[in-house]
Amino acid sequence: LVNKKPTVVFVLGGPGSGKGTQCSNIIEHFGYTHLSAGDLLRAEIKSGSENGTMIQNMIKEGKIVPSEVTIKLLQRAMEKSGNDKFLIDGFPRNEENRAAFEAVTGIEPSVVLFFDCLEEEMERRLLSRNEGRVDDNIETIRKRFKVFLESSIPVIRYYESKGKVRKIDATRPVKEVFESVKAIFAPKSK
Ligand code: UP5
Ligand code: MG
Repeated sequence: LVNKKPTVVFVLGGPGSGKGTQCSNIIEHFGYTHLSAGDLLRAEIKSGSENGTMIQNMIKEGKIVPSEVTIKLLQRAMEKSGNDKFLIDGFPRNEENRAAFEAVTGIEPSVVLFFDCLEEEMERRLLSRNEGRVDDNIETIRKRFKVFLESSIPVIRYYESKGKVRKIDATRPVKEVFESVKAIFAPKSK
């Protein structure tokens, strides 16, 4: 039982598909700690770290930050939490992220949630979010969509081939989406 591996759920889906929103709901009910890779990277920029400028530039261009940076932040946050159940939101974003996380931590996700949302709906949500994110402008949003299709969808395909993906129709209202999410986390009746 020494060094038992933590339980990890990867929460994936396009920009504005509702990953963060649904994770907030999940942690209230199911005892997980929510780690948003994007939030950790934005906190790293604010902290004035030496990587801050590089991270900021990559986020502005919708590009994927080098895995070693993101994985280090995730590992630190996992240790700090004291929990052993994590929702990792917005990571892994490409095959290299995925393979590096597995190699470095030895952790494989128990389940991968995929919030499947229409692009026009995601665009609407991001343009009306108004939280001052440097990447919530139409130019960057189009780049984020492209990177999602080219780099992140293959990660979802990989986990599909392992039978780990739970796909959720995320174009619906928040409450309806969460009903589908709950059905995945709730203990199965026998
Ligand atoms: N909203 C949510 N659900 C709704 C619903 N069902 N109906 C109507 N409205 C809904 O939601 C977005 C907005 O929509 C909110 O205003 C919400 O109220 C509303 P949110 O829950 O924030 O969606 P989310 O999927 O979390 O969108 P987010 O913009 O965070 O997704 P991204 O994947 O684009 O952003 P992330 O922060 O993960 O990454 C940002 C950038 O960081 C990346 O582009 C990349 O440059 C970098 N990054 C890396 O390099 N590596 C990483 O590992 C992670 C990030
Ligand atoms: Mg988010």
